[in-house]
Amino acid sequence: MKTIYSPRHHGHAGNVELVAGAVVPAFEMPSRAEYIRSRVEAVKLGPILAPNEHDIAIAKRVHRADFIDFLPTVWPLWVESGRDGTAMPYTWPTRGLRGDVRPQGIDAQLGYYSFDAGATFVAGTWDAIKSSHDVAITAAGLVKAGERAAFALCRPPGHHAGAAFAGGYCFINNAASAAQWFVDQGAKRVAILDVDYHHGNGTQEIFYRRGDVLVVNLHGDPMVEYPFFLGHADERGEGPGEGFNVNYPMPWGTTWETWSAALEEGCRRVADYAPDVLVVSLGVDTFEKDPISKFRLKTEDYPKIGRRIAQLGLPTLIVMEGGYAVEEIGVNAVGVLTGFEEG
Ligand code: OKP
Ligand code: ZN
Repeated sequence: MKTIYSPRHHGHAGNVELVAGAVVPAFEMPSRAEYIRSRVEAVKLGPILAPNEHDIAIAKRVHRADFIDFLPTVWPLWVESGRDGTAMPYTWPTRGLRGDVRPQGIDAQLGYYSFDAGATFVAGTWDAIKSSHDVAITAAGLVKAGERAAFALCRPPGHHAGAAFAGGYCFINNAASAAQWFVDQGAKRVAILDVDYHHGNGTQEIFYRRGDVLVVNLHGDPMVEYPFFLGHADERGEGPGEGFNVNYPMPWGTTWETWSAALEEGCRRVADYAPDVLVVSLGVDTFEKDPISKFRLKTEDYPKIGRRIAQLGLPTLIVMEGGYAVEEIGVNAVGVLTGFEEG
């Protein structure tokens, strides 16, 4: 399997986030992608290739154009207003406030275009966002050209980003944009299987009213887990999308036994849908030692995930999302990929 990777992710570095009322270094850090890259090399998974540049207009097929146009302006506006450090929002248009008017100034607009304080900007963030999207679309091109599978080593991740908002370390929804790219290239049906620990709220929102993209999510129950405000089992899609969104929320402490049963059901839903292509949002924050998550999958479980997904027999684009046990992220993520190649 080929891996698409760009060193431009390195510019998105040194960010901070809020945890339990304190400012700490962001868990989503550059070493994540580097541990994965070195593991891809160590197991000789296949060539590691640079992405091609792709027009950002591709992302505007799933995101609102004004949101995408805002992203490269954040850091320049932040600096222009006399700040340094990490750019992040602190106020949001929740219930009872006006979410339909875009106010002026960087603080107001950061809030207008996000749902939490977790998608933060430094000087190199826009370049990393753009490169991450290029990685996803380039890898999608390999699958379209006939490869059985390709690995998009995206950083930053994307599945929390909605049509017009960033959040949860995510800015552009790489998996959603790639899925739409397949549709635009002629795919009649695309399935997205999101196995990250956190619900892919952005992906769900983007395709909620569509029947041509099936979205299946396995994740921590939003009653107790981030992103809290989406991801329940009764969210099944709307209008033409009715029945084409499937959520498997699971409790804290979930182990392979329960998780793999949900994977089995999710894979059957994908198989019944008979898509032309599968996009996997791959997070390995389901790992027992993940510092921000509460499932208990073990390193030995990850190849089994890959094998089960491979059994679907579909052209498959695997897009990197989360995973914060940095030292083990390479072994776990690449475990899925080697398992896929055996499957
Ligand atoms: C991104 B992905 C407070 C905790 C917020 C946000 C988690 C985002 C996960 N700082 N955590 O789904 O792995
Ligand atoms: Zn996650």
